[in-house]
Amino acid sequence: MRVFSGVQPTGNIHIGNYLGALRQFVELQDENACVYCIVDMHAITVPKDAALLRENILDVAALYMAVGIDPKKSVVFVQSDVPGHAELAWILMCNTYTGELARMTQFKEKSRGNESAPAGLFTYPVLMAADILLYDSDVVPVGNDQTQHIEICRDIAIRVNNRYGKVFVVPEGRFLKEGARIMSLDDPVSKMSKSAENPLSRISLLDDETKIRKSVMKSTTDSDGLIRFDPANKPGVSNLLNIYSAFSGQPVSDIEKKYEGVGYGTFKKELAELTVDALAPIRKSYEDIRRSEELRAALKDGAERANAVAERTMARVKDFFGLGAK
Ligand code: ATP
Ligand code: LTN
Repeated sequence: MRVFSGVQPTGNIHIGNYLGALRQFVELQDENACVYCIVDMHAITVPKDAALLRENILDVAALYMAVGIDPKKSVVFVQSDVPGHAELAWILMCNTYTGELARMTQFKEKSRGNESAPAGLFTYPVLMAADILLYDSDVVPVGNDQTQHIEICRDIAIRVNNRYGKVFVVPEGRFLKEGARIMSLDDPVSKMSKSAENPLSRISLLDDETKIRKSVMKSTTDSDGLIRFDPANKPGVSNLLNIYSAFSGQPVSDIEKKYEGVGYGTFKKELAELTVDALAPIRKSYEDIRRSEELRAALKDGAERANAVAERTMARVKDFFGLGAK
């Protein structure tokens, strides 16, 4: 299978991103042809400081590798290094309805009817569809929050195929199990997010031990004192159980049993230590890779390999559409 996914270089890669996305990326790379992209052009739908964006791109690339993505097995590259993404996005935009883009919940949430919302925020899903279709991807591993984006990508691919012939492979999303979504630590009814204002709402992969402990200890729970998985009534505790389960590999029911009659304080303390231990090797490896010369070399090599595929796809697409003089 051809696998494609992307992560924005917005810094603060957190355990939600890791458990929801990066860990799957690593698992998939042994059996499949994987392409992993750092989507810097998506990042500028919101204005960014240039120097910081560059740093964030390299940070994310180093993190990819630190969690176990092997740039020799997988193609790892930066979106803007492959011009085909923007080129294909335009062609797809001509086959996308403004109505369907206006219905995207992410756009509605981020623009809130604001007349000066950037057009790039509106066409964000089309660039994402281009990312996926450019590599004839079969499977796209993402968190459940991306369902609508995968759906519109499929709709656009099917529409183009109906109009022009067998232009695109229609991809499938590979979603997380429900419940595997990691929620914010201070507000457990919304998802853990890179962009949330409160840094204690998330555990970033590069947080030091003090910060990890503080985030866990200060996390919002409830007052009934029972360590029980019940996302509707006990979202905070259920979220912590999920994180515990993900890092320990133990089923939630075993953890509930283990902590029966034990207070939140002890449970949180042990979860904090578990998280510290899980993230320590990632941080160590990140620091080595981030400083190394090989990082840029790996991205350059990734861009060349990605470009080779992208150019082939673009030639095919242009033929179907009758674009260019040839
Ligand atoms: P933001 O919330 O600031 O928009 P983000 O934290 O969702 O950003 P993305 O770059 O949009 O980060 O997501 C990268 C990948 O991580 C995606 O596949 C996304 O679905 C997944 N992901 C993001 N947040 C979570 C979460 N809380 N739990 C599980 N997976 C998540
Ligand atoms: N929108 C995605 C990031 C993203 C992506 C992609 C994911 C951009 N292009 C292509 C999978 C495939 C997000 O915010 N997580």
